[in-house]
Amino acid sequence: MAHRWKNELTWNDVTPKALYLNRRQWMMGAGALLGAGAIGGQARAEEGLEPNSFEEITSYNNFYEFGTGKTDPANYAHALTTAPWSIEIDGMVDNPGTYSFEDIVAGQTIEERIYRLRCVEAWSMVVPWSGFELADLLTRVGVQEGAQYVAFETLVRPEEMPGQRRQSLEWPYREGLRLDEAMNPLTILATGLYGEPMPNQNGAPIRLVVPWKYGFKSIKSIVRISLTDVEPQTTWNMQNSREYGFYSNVNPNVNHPRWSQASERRVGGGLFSSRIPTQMFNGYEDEVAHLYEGMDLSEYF
Ligand SMILES: Nc1nc2c(c(=O)[nH]1)N[C@H]1C(S)=C(S)[C@@H](COP(=O)(O)O)O[C@H]1N2
Ligand SMILES: [Mo]
Repeated sequence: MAHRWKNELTWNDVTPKALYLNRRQWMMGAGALLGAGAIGGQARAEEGLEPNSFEEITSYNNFYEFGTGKTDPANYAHALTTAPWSIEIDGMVDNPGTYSFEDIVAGQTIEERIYRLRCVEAWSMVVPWSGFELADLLTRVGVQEGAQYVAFETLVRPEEMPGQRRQSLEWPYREGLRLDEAMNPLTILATGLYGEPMPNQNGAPIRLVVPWKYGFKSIKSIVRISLTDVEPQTTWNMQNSREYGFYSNVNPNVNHPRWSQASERRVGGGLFSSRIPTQMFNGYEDEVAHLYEGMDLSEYF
């Protein structure tokens, strides 16, 4: 019989084992370890990754299943039932099936990853996620020879998701990655943030985070993961293929047809904050540029 994860799992199962340290404390610790000489360089390297506050991360975002406004997720997502929860894993895998959330999380080492999130609408945040590498789950279920893509779907439940009572998008929300992108160690399934279980408005109980792509690739409240040999359909590409491509890598040199992608506004930056330059692959160029070698990124946007 399926059990409710709330009765079975503690917060420690879905959030990092170590107590969450805020970035300032973390930097002080790192500085002390590295010695005085390293502090300057270390602080500069980490400067862009001072996390946004819990309040900022949970009160301003997109989750169209709850409405198209930036505060709709925070206002309406509390009504979503996230336990019990299961994910169907199907297609080109050795062990297809319906896996409960607790099956998926069991055995994973949940760790913290502080990532930049860059929305296609040119705002950005830094979020301390907790989660595990998608590659670990895919390896567990066994990816079959010939699989080339991973497709994801979000829950459809209009009773609890008021935005789904309108066709603002075609439901379910869909996303996809090439298999090598999905297997990249930066790609995680996140189960929490700031050391707490995932807030509903951020995609409870489990969502994808792909930090070098525009925010919309990081699909929330996942109920299906399929391995396939054809490029999957994705919601925003279906909605407007001229504006949103399959890859959607953060790229300051390729503008959206209606606005520049060269800079971004940091959420919570304050009254006097100016826009900051957007970085190639959202700052993760060293880790992922090799995935796109030889591709014309203005064609494959
Ligand atoms: N299911 C679903 N996932 C989604 C969205 C959505 O509307 N539905 N919006 C995306 C967009 S456009 C962004 S920018 C991020 C924002 O949420 P976050 O700040 O929690 O990452 O979620 C992404 N994932
Ligand atoms: Mo977005």
